Amino acid sequence: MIDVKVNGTGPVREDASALASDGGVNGANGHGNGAAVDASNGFALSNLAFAEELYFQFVRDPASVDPTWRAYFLGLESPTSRDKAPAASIPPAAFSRSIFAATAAAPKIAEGNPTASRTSVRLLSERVQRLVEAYRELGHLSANLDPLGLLKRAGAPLKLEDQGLAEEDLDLVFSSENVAGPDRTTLRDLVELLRETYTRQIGVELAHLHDVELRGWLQNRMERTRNRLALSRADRMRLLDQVIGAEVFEQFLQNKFLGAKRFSMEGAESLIPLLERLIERAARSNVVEIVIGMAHRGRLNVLANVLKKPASQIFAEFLDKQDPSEDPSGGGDVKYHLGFSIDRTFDRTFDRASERTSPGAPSNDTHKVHLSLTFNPSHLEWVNTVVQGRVRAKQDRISDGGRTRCLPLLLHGDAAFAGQGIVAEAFNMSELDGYRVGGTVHIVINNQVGFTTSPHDAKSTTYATDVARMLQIPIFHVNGEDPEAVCQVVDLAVDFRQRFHRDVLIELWCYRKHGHNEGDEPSYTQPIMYRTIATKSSIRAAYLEHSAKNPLPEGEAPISVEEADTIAARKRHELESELEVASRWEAPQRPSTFMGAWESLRGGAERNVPQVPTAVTREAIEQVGAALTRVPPGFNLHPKLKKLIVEARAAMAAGDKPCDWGMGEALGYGTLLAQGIRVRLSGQDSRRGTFSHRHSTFFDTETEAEYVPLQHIRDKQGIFDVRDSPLSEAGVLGFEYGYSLDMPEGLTLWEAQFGDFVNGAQVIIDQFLASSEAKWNRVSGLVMLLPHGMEGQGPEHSNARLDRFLNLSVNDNWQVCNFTTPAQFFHALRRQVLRPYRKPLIVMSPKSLLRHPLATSPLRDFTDGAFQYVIPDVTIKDPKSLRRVLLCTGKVYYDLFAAREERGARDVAIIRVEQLFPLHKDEILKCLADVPGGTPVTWVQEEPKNLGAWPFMNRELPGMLKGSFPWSLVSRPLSSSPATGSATRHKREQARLMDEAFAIDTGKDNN
Ligand SMILES: Cc1ncc(C[n+]2csc(CCOP(=O)(O)OP(=O)(O)O)c2C)c(N)n1
Repeated sequence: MIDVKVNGTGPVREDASALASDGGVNGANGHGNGAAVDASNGFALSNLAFAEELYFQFVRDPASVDPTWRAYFLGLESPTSRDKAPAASIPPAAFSRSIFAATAAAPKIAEGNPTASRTSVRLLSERVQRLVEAYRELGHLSANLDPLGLLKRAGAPLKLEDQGLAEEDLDLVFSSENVAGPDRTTLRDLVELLRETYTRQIGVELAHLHDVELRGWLQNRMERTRNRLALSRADRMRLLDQVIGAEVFEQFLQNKFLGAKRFSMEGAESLIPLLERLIERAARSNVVEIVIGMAHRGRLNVLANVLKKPASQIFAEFLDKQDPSEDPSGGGDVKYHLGFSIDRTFDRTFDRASERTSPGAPSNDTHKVHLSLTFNPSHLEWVNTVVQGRVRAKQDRISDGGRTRCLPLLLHGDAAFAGQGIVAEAFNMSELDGYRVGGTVHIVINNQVGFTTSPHDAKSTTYATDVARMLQIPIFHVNGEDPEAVCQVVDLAVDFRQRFHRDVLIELWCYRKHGHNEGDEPSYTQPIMYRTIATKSSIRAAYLEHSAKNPLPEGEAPISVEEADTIAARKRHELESELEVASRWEAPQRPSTFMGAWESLRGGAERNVPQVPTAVTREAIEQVGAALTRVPPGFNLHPKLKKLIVEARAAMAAGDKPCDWGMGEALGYGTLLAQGIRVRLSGQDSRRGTFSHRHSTFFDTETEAEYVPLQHIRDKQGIFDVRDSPLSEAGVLGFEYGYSLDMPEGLTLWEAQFGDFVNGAQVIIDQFLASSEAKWNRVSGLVMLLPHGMEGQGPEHSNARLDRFLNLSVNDNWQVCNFTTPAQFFHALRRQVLRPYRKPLIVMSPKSLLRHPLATSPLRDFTDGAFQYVIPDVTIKDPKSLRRVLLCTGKVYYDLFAAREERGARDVAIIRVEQLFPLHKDEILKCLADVPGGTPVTWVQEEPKNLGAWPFMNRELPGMLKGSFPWSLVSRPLSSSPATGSATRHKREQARLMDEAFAIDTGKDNN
């Protein structure tokens, strides 16, 4: 049986494969090369019309067609058909289901002018095909999406005449086999099906999808149901209950806390049933954890009605009573940025959500899902990749290889989604192996205004969501005034994500009932819109109306206004009781954030944390060394790497050669991995290393097969996950930060290509890394490797903005280090995981020191040593004779060391501050213990005076020196640009620094 699709993207029938071959119409005119006709193969889709034309020719005059065709057509005909007049003969079965065989029109062909009618039948059929395609691809432009009815757009070309059809064609019957539903239908019914599916309250964008399977799956799902759910009365009651819950919550806050900012979700109440259905459906399809990221709008409502945060706790935050025992220096965050988590359980038997109040193992008929709303800053959209990183860590932790059990759910505002570039970064990351999370579900709450800015000033695109078209994912637009349509797209979205493991997006069209916040007057800037909103009835009322107009299948009574009022009264009563509870509390309750995987860990002050041994045995070094220098049999290693990496590392592991930086780092990771600890490192070109020093991955020179030596240390070792990232700082740093939040037992690192580019991720640094403990009592053990150092490479390859990190350094919020030896780096990496302490570690990492002959460490520094906050100058035998003490950090130490050698300046000590923050002043004082008072102490840095560590050191050290040591600076002069672009000038500046550092004290005060 030959079967035809209405267009090329519909579901493919099993027997349709025969059509794929070019069977039988190779000749230019059908009379051509008979040998080209292979009738047994059937016809290619594109040739069917041609074959049909030929058939009609055969019916008129069998001798007029090529013998091969003749034989074929004769074979297709039934034994009786030849007895009839040719023009009246029934088309062969081969064509009976063809889009070109409009059966209702066939008799007309027989009766009238056959040639003309045949042409018009074919044309008509093609036009129907175009109409179907227009609905599928452009129908969304005509969908009724805007609850305010203000949206003006041209719509899609869906009128019959747009496609060359007319009213009189409506009763012709066409094959509709590849539109879900009956195989044949009148044009009238077909149009109705398409209209209902694609242009009611749901608009779906799929024209950008190249993937035929994906399109077919979607079309089938939507057309089969006409994009509607058949809901029972109980389902509708539940939806109404959720809408009313959302509405009453906002009104209650408005009445009780007049004028307080809450970022009301009125106008978008359908978000609550949307989320409820989404979570339940996800739970039923195997999802056990959902991490949510959302902005301010409706957040309190979501916390109360979806995350089930007790309303009393939210009210207590409004009452803002302070706990007198808490640190008065600030901290905490506004209530609409706070996180929360809870377990929700959905009961399968009764098909409804029920919160289990009694603990205990869930029975088989329940689905439990853990929900976690991620804390976030005001910076819209920046939480996105943090959420995704968290989910990736959760998936890794439970070995969710299919990535179907943990789901990221991101809620966005329309203006923020269209405007913030980090949205595109996250989409770009979504399909990459190193960052994939099995698909994020995005909900864009389109209230058609951003603060006071209207959409025409906020985006250049048709929809606020258009950036998502870069992915092969469907984009659903739905009118938020129709909660049932909302539920339909939720089902599609969740099922799509679980089946195709990709992102999916729902845009919820709604409105913002009030101003941006409760103090704003929206009619200053959107007077027409707000006049419309003022006369608009609530979502609750709209749904009641819908319910009345759309009778229930079993003829049950529609839901009445009284029933709705009863629900509302009950909800108000519940909130009153919660408010009473809150008013009795002294202060809001602060949930502990050190639970689960975090139980044994802590943040707080560094001095309260015990040091742990970080040295390793010689055997441990040998074990890692063996892995680092082994390649699988038959692996074609690059000859240069054999010498520069493998042989060199073998000599280092054997103690025949001091370890260089790459080896120190590899030993740090390797020894942790051997202890079963997971290590994840990502960054631009991180596998090789920007400076070709890491070579964590070898590539076979013949096959490009990959081999990662650190993945082969021993059985049951920790997982080593090293990734080359996309060219993004913000998105990737956010992701790794998120990963570190949910993998506290592992070592997670992000590396910048050059430290200078880190400012592209400044929001993640300021709003998350630096302040998350103060704001949300959440800490992270993320390591940032930021290549830093003045080496004549110009303004953008010299400076990781150490000054900014130090400026933000307070209350032991993180650690900022600038190491001078590989062993120091090694101990710091190990300490980062082995201490029960989690704080971000910011490393000013080296470039030229990677190959500096002095920046090496002997094996004993790994087997006997420990991390040193400050490295004293052990070359000074007689501190009393010192003329000057130089304090410095990082690479400049080696410049000073060489300059001292050159000058033979034995009366100058050089002390290295390896950890700048938290600053261990006691360790510095120890180094000065035997130095006579009055000896000048000079901070030397390569950076301009306004950059580098000086501003911080000049804040911290003078008090400690208590005037006993004159305090001064040697640096480059003040500059708005971090470094010169001229290598010659760089050298000159560097030489001057050395001269000044060793010059006889002029008494000049540099401060
Ligand atoms: C990155 C960033 N820029 C500016 C703001 C200030 N701001 C807060 S809400 C808002 C409007 C957001 O509009 P939209 O994304 O449509 O969400 P809505 O408030 O309408 O729900 C703006 C500009 C911000 N929070 N973050």
